[in-house]
Amino acid sequence: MKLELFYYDECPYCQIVLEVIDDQELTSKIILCNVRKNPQHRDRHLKTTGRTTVPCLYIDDKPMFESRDIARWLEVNRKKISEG
Ligand SMILES: N[C@@H](CCC(=O)N[C@@H](CS)C(=O)NCC(=O)O)C(=O)O
Repeated sequence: MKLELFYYDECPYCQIVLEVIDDQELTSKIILCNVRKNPQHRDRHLKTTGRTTVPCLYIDDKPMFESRDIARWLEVNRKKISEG
């Protein structure tokens, strides 16, 4: 499973998701795409979704918005992600 988080550090909603990633020890499983540090990430996110909103977790290239939904999904799928 390919997982990419589009985010930036100053976004409080992104921090919620980053904390869950850290708590669930999933850091090595998720590619972090900082949209402020890398305009290519921002452009790709905008081109794919028509939005610049973060956080957004791409699960096998399918975007999921909303920090609460992302956090819940990571918690529910933790085992599968860890093993993958
Ligand atoms: N309800 C959303 C809020 C996300 C949000 O407002 N993100 C802001 C940054 S803190 C953002 O990306 N704003 C720019 C935009 O929407 O284009 C969540 O919980 O994920």
